[in-house]
Amino acid sequence: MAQKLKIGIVGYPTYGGSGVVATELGKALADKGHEIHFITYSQPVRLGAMKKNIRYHEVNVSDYPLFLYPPYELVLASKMVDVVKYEKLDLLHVHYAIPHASAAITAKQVLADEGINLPVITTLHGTDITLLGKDASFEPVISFAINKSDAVTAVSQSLRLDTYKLFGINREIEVIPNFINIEKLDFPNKEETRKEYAPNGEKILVHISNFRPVKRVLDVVEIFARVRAEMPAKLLFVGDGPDRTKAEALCRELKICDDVIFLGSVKNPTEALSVADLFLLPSESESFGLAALEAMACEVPVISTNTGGLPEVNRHGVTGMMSHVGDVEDMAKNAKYLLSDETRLAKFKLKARERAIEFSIDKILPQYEALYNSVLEIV
Ligand code: GMT
Repeated sequence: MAQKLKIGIVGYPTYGGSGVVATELGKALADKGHEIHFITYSQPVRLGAMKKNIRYHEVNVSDYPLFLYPPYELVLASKMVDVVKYEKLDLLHVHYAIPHASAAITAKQVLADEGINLPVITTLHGTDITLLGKDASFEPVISFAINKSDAVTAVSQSLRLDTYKLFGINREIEVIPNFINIEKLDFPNKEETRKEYAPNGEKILVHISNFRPVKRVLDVVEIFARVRAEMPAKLLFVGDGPDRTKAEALCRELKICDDVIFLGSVKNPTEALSVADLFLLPSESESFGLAALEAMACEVPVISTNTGGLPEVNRHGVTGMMSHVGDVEDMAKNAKYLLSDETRLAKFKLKARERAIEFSIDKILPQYEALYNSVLEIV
């Protein structure tokens, strides 16, 4: 029988791909009988009900007048040391390099001094490498943390190559793609929800993101305006963030507000996806595009850019279509091409779902378990 492990998981508990992956991975490992300890500053959004073999350790940084910047990384490292020692963890799996990987390496060094070996597995997610990490103010520490981890994974081949390009890396990085829990996707009240958003049978386009500039939400509005000019359609925006105000202003300027619904942050985007005909993801950069995979799992074809890891997920002409970053004309043309022919759209929907199944959790989870076993030298 496979050995059950005690695993510490560290990630961002908020909305966002890396936090979703860390949380869903922990839940799936717990379902397989491993004991999971989440170490984060608040309870992960997707954690849901607590389970017998899931524990959550909160990292609290106390306020002190001397601190202009609260030292979260030090408190996190100390918490890691404490949890590893007293819960007798076998390993730590940290998601997102900044500051989780560097805090884990500090914890590893503290524990080594006490004769405790702490294997650290680091998973790179994207913005930690392609946006923040390459900043000179982070680079040396991130390179060090990656080189000192016992194993490193990247969520796509594209991110793996970017990491080698941008950092001084002298070790192997394994690609373990993101995954989806296909079984857990259910679509309650689909017809009712569809009627609520598109009462006259309009096509529904959806965008989900954190509205950071890298997501190019203004391009989403521009694409939608071109589609809507030619057919009845509604756009659902799910999420919130810095560029939401600009997106709202552009909708007003283009006089399309009646057909654009800003839903804000929702815990589970499946409901919006379950009624969607197309998913729009015109990102500037995207190491994987978990939101696109979630859409595909809900049978929604994806109109995206061809940047980063997106071509590893979205298949042009099969599960959706891809264009160069910023080419809103082409993305609008592609959207209209899919939406204007029911038979074609149905074929793309089917293929999107089939492709998503290739990333189902039961295919990806064993890859993480094998990595844990190899680091722990369990045969
Ligand atoms: O996209 C973001 O801004 C959030 C970011 C995160 O850390 O949560 O997402 C990154 O990690 C996801 C999970 O691995 C990937 O699916 C996203 O493509 C990646 N985002 C970028 O590379 C911009």
